[in-house]
Amino acid sequence: MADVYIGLGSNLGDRIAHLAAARDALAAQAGPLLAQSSLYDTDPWGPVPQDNYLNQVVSVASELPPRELLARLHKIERAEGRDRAHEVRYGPRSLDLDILLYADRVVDEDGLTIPHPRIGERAFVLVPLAEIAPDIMINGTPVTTLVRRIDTAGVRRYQSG
Ligand code: A4P
Ligand code: MG
Repeated sequence: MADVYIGLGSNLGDRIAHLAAARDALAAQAGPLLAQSSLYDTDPWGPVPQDNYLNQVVSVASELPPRELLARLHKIERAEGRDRAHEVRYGPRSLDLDILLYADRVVDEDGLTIPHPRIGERAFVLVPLAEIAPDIMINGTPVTTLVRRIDTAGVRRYQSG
């Protein structure tokens, strides 16, 4: 059993519904949810102009090995309408699920890197992760230190209604 942190993101279609469906599917297919952050409305990061994202981080207690977990995440993304064959790298997507941390495991394989290689430069991951796991370390650095180093102005707690 491993504590796994998963980043959720959506900026196409009904963002709230995609994230809700993803949480339900994760609980059913990856392992029980241990914690979930607030939802955050975030300015788009990266080279592609696109709409704001809703982002969230959850932790699950999973029995699945990392590769098997990644395959389940891709299946859940597809169920929410994601079509990797017709999309732009870093571009809009109905659902993105990234394995951020898998207990204290380090994985560096073709197609799977854990901790996720771009955590440290992404406020939309660091802020929700620090909300649910303020003591966690990423490659030896506390998440709170990483949050202090970056600009978090584009990450706002989402107020529904
Ligand atoms: N892969 C390798 N390691 C992992 C891992 N730890 N977890 C591989 C998940 N996947 C991993 O995935 C491409 C491949 O990465 C997968 O097939 C898997 O084998 P992807 O989700 O299509 O990744 P990507 O888009 O090419 O890269 P990356 O770094 O995941 O980018 P993003 O973040 O997914 O880009 N702005 C805001 N505010 N919020 C966002 O959520 N997301 C993106 C999309 C751009 N801008 C954003 C956001
Ligand atoms: Mg991704």
